[in-house]
Amino acid sequence: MNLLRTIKTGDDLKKLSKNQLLSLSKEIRERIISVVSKNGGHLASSLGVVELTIAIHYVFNIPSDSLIWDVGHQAYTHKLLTGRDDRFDSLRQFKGISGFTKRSESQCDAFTVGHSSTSISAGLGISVAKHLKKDKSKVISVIGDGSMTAGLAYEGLNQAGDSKRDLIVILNDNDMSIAPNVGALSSFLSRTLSSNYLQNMKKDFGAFLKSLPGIGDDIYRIAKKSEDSFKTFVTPGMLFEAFNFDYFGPIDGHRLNHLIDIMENIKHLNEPVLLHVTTKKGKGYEPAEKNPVYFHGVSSFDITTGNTSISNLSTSAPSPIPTYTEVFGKTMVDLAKQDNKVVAITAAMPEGTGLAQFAKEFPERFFDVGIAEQHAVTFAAGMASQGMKPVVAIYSTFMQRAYDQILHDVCIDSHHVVFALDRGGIVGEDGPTHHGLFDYSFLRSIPNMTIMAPKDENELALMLKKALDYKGPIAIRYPRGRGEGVVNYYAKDSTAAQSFTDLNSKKKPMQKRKEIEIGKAELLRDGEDILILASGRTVQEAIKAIDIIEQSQKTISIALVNARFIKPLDSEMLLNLASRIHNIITVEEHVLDGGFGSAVLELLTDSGIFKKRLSYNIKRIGIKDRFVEHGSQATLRAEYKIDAAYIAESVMEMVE
Ligand SMILES: Cc1ncc(C[n+]2csc(CCOP(=O)(O)OP(=O)(O)O)c2C)c(N)n1
Repeated sequence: MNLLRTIKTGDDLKKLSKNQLLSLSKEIRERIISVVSKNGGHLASSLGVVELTIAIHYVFNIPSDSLIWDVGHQAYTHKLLTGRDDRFDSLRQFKGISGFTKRSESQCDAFTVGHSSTSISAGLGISVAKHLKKDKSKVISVIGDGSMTAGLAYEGLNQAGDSKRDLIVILNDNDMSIAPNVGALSSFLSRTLSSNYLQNMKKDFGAFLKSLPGIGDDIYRIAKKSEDSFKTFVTPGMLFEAFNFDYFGPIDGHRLNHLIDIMENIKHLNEPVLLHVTTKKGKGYEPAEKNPVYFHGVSSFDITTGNTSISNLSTSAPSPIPTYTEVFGKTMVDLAKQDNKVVAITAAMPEGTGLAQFAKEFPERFFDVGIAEQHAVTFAAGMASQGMKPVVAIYSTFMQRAYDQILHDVCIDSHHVVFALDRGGIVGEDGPTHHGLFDYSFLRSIPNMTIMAPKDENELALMLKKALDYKGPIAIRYPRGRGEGVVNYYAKDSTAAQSFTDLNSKKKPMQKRKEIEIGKAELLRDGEDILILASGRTVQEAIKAIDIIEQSQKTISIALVNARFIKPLDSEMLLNLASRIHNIITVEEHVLDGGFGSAVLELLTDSGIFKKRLSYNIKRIGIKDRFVEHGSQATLRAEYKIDAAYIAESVMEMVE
């Protein structure tokens, strides 16, 4: 029988026997594996919490009781149990079910998430509000051990323990962040402290006390009596008890009956409670258990082997064209060999940022600081103050967390910190919490900051080299996905390496690759009718747009500039071009507010150019003032009109 199909709410779940719950957990695992194998997604994290999620929905009344998932990437079982089984096949697809919890998707999703470590603060806020409204329902926040490496989690614990509000925090401890978890806390939580180790320690400690001459036996008896304080002294409970939380655990998060029993007990407590549950990432699917890092967030795969599926070959199979991330990682290794001052910092994403090889080759110069973007930046500023050359590699979206650290700790003193902002622009299936669409604007307003965006992977490598030779805060923002297939920095063939994509080689001679010069743009082709100013990978869209226009037999003379620098803009080149071409289109994969197009408008206005001639025709292409949902990068670029087709349409409209 398909039990899952019969479950639409927690009440349906409560009708099942304990044995049926076990069958249900099996069905859920099969369903998750089947859908993620096609759509991609956060598999290992979700498989690890199947029993935990069933137990929560069995014991509590969701949505009257509020359940807050941290990051929300592990909530697939929660989605299946709350009326979304029918639509689960559309997971992470355009207009389909989100890969994270989302309030607009279901009233059972108490909080919209994607970034980590928010669940305790949000849960406390919900709990305090319920208290003020005299609502007695419960609040349960589920947070992973990886997410506990962020300061935000402790800010929440600190206030929660002090306010003594009714809040259940479930710590889902699988010893893993995306990569193996790091830091002192991780060792502290390590399950060696539970089971055998703890029992042996108790025995040894008891024997030690007993052996004390004269008084040993008495002390032993007292210690035995206060078993509780003994336990908190040597278990992770110590940490949480210090925050005024009542600590329970660690308990096996795959023993469903046990989980249900303990939750039934703690649900009657009206104070801050921490339940420490140990789980296995990838549980129930061997390839994911063996390789939880790969299966943390995976693209489509073959269920039998766990290998990348045939249908996915075009996107993630080994390809001669590297991703921007790979080029960054390789260039880092190369440059670190030449300069022993180069150090690399990641916030829990050694693989995602392409730094895994660097970590292997330079373990002493590599720092995974945990999910702690704010700390990563200030830590880098400290190193830079001592003459090191830190490269902080953090996805654009997660760098949002560290705004004040960039401004206050790096930029005021103009420390030489290089920011490698991967996943700039539309990232695709992870959706609104993850698109890197705000970095130009949040960095551009900070004095002393320089911002670059490469048009291809070759330029990324050159920019990284330039950034390390520079003095001062400097950011390189590059997109998710494969490069453009240009000959890159590492090309053995130096003639090929000297050339770069020249879209109009028929009309203009091939240009030689030049070193990146700070604040200098690149004129890719000259023209008279329209000036396209493009930033980052939108240069490629503009190149394609020009192809489309040429194929349509329209004779429009187009000048195209690769801006390279968002800050400072190449005012000399831009003003020169703008003085003779009055139809201007700016293109960016970024929100329009405060972005590249805004910077160009500011430059033009401040230069007084509009006073000389009023009839300028300017269009800014970018994301209008809204959050972009999830879907493939190509779908979203077309939907939000930042692709070649729309640039071509805009050019034609403008000249007409
Ligand atoms: C602020 C922020 N930085 C980085 C990430 C990327 N990220 C997503 S999940 C994750 C690891 C979370 O580990 P844990 O909380 O232990 O959950 P698990 O996947 O192990 O269940 C990371 C680093 C994020 N979501 N938010």
